[in-house]
Amino acid sequence: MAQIDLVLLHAPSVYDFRERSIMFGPVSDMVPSTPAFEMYPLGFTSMAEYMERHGLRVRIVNLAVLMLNKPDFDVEAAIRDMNPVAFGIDLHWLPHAHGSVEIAKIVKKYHPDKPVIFGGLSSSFFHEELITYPSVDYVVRGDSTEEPITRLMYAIKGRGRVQDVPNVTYKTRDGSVVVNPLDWVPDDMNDISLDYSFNMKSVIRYRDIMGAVPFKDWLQYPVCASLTCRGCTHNCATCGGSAYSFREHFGRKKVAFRDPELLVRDIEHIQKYIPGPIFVLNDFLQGGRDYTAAFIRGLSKINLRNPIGFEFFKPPAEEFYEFLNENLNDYSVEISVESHDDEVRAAFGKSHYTMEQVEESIAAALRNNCSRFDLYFMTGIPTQTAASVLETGEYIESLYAKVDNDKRLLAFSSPMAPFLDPGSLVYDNPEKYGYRKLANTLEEHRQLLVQPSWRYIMNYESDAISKEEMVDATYEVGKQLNSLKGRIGVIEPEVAARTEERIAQARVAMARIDAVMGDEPHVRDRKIAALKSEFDCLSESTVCEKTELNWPAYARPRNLWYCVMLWVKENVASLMKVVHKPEVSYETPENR
Ligand code: B12
Ligand code: SF4
Repeated sequence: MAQIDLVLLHAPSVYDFRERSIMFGPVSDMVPSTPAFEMYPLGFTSMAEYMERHGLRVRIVNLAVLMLNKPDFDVEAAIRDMNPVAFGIDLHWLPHAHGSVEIAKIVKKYHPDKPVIFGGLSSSFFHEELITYPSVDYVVRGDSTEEPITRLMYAIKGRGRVQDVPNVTYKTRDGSVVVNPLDWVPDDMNDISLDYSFNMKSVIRYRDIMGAVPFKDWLQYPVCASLTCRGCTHNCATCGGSAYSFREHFGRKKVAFRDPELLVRDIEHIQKYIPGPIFVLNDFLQGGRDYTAAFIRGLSKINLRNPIGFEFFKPPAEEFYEFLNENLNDYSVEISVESHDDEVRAAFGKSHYTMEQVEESIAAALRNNCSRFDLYFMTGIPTQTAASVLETGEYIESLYAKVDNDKRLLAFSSPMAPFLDPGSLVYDNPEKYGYRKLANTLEEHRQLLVQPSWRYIMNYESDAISKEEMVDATYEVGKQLNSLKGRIGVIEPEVAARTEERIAQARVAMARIDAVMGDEPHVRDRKIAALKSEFDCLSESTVCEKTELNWPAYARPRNLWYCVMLWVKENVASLMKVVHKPEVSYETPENR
């Protein structure tokens, strides 16, 4: 088998989560991952595809999924047996602060001379601290690293100089830190591709399904994402991916779009291999009328059969849903409104629409054959009190009544946890938003992640709601919503009963932890360790059943046929040792 240049490793949030007793709580209830946050960044796929197109061999290994799926999976042995030129580790989401650095230590233990490269938004934010860890050699900063990491890999292989590679922070031989300028910030997203056949080829090449899947239950629910743009035009106060955060911390002054024709091509490609729903991330309406028309008409032309879902940053009007209905077979919509209260929403940075407009939009979507309308609320946002959270529960009941309890409407509520996003408006100006930050450095966040419960893990506290109140209000509104959905038939009564039971047990478990926090450390640790299996059961699908998030998926014989073709092609290529030719030369005048 050809020499692998880069192995991209995805760590669990907390490295030794299988041994530690932690009540992670409902922190991952709204995403497909478990609290190990085992989903790797989409950027792994775009970087790997780009590097392979430019002559490098890359493998993705999702250590978090392997650890979840095989209780006896030996991480150290697996890393010891790898032999690439370099290792890449994502610290994109801050909740991976513990796991990613621990994995880097293991890599260095077995491969002291191999370079370890970090990247992702949190790595970019904390790059100066991250590079001081002995197990980290390079940090590639920014939101678009496909080209910089390719150049860095060539430099590591002796073709080019690290000081010429944009966006890189690194240590020299004498240990001093060099910060190259962050000037690779492309204006569009047309040079990259979210090509899922890369992941499938990887499965075929390395005979390793579990190491390549994006999250634990992906084979049962093969949801795929497609990406319209990088950056955002909005400024939600707690979001580390806002216009402000991108400008201040990641060098991006304007949103980079992917041409609608390319986006349609990405989706056509997914439909060829994968039967699951396709989720179009980042609101494409930000691209304007022409962009929207070209994209939706393009989807109509490819006769899209996978269910497709769109995320919108403000509620679209009726004529837009009519347009979707004319062109698509099966579409769904998702909007995060955060609170029912327009004043709270304004404090959060969502004053550009009212709840009245949201209600009109929901009714219009349902009239125009929208398959599902997901509405997200959040606890812990600026100025939101415990009473306001509970009012949200009552409001949602009245909202369902307004649409005659239409089962296509699905409302969810979850906490802003575990962390306030680094580089968000609130993170950078906590007092202005009525917050107190409980951690500043990366190391402090690593320590928080191993606290006994999500209440103690959280990196902030709001003046408007204490941590205790927030925990309680989060479970209470979850309970209200669950019982409402059970009553009106949005979910089966047995599902509602199970969730209610889990919420009740979770509250008891949280109270037990609080009760022992004042004990001597060794007594406290012993009591908490005894509760591990209970915590593990109560930290997944807490405030709702995870399957409630799922849209339907139907396998088609055509998908199987294309997968078989890919399998044959990849095996023949491997037998003939096909080597990709780089499209560009990464040599610089100095080393030519
Ligand atoms: C899409 C998205 C998601 C998708 C994830 C899809 C996926 N697998 O990546 C979903 C909805 C599942 C999601 C979940 C979460 N998300 Co999110 N998400 C986004 C969003 C809207 C867009 C991200 C994007 O455009 N990616 C584009 C792809 C192609 O690039 P990329 O994955 O970022 O990778 C590039 C770079 O980051 C970098 N890079 C990444 N990893 C590595 C590794 C190496 C070695 C290198 C060199 C480079 C590198 O290079 C890549 C290629 O250019 C952003 C907000 C925004 N406006 O940006 C929030 C955002 C990234 N998410 C955020 C958060 C907090 C989360 C959650 C933790 C929330 C939660 N508690 O559940 C979870 C974590 C899920 C998990 N890991 O299991 C925060 C992150 C803040 C922070 N710094 O910690 C953001 C900024 C804003 C927000 N609050 O939503 N998210
Ligand atoms: S939460 Fe707000 S700022 Fe962040 S990506 Fe979504 S719309 Fe943009």
